Amino acid sequence: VEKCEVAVLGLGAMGSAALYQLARRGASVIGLDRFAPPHTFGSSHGETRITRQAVGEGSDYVPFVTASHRIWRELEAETGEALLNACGALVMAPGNGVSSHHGKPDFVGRSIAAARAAGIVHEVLDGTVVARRFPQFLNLAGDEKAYYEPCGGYVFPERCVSAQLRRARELGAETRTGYEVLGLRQDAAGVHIETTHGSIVADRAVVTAGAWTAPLLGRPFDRLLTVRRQLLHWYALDDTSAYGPESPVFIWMYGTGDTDYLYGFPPMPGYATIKVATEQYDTVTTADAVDRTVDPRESDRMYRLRVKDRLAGATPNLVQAVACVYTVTPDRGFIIDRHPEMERVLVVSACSGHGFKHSAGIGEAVAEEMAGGGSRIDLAPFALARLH
Ligand code: PYC
Repeated sequence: VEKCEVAVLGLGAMGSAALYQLARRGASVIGLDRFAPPHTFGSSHGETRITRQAVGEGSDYVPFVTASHRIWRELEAETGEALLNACGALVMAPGNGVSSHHGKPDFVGRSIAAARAAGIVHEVLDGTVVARRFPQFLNLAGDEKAYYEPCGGYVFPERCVSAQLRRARELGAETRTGYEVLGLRQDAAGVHIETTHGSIVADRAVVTAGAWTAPLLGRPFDRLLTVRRQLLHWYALDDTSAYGPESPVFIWMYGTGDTDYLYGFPPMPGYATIKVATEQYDTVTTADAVDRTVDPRESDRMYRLRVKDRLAGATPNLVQAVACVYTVTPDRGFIIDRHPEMERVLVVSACSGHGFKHSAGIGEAVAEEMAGGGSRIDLAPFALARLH
């Protein structure tokens, strides 16, 4: 039986960040994953992820993303790797305010309010100005309302996961890949973790298992969490001239429904390809049953219904398509809380499709919480009890 102070179960966005921050603080820590992260089976892949500091999902999240940007810049300095590209972020909706995103009405207004409250540099633009400054967005009505954050942009998720795991190992953390966790229980000796490769006893454990959280922990998570298959598409551009050096990532709500929108990323320097996606909440799957292949007809439909006539130069020629999963709570928020029956177990999962930007900061909060002093960032808004 192996022993450690803290075991981290799942080494994606949240787990790799937690492992790194625990190792930085000198904890004896073992991280486990059923695959070999960074991998493409969960929610921490796809080349790029949006980051924006004025979080329309709620001001409670702002301290996490602020910390994440600081940590990614520190990691870049330590590793020499580019992790965060602050190319700017644009969030745009119809001018009448009747739209919603991630379950929140008037997401643009909420983003502006969050920016004002936290002193985040931003601009409020209308569709006419957006069309002039960012000619890649076609057929705007002119009365759109947009939030523009020059220091938003995107992160490279696989690189962030790798860099944190590498630094964690350099700082003394152990990682066990190809280990499936079969179960865990707590008694006076600690948390007993049964894996396909033997047992580990940890003083405390962090469950960062994403879509595998409910199968691992059962009640109440199996009642609360739903897993949703999502698709990412990369289309060829036949003309990149509209995508200047200031091209932002974007969340473009063009209709009133929560999924009447597309989000995307500027072409990578030197590539004539654009990555775009939307979201779906109509069908439910599981981490093990999800179809990770993408039928070309799904990408054709995405192009016809959402991309065509909206993005300059975008052609239906598909370069790549990838599936990932969201693990979603009923209110589309996060869960960061002690397990209701195992107080030595911190559950940090279900980030409902907007977690990556917060992950490095959450890792820091987890390490502080595990050290016993409590996190500097208030975790109360992410408590399980709100969902009962
Ligand atoms: O967190 O910005 C975000 C995002 C957009 C689409 C999915 N997540």
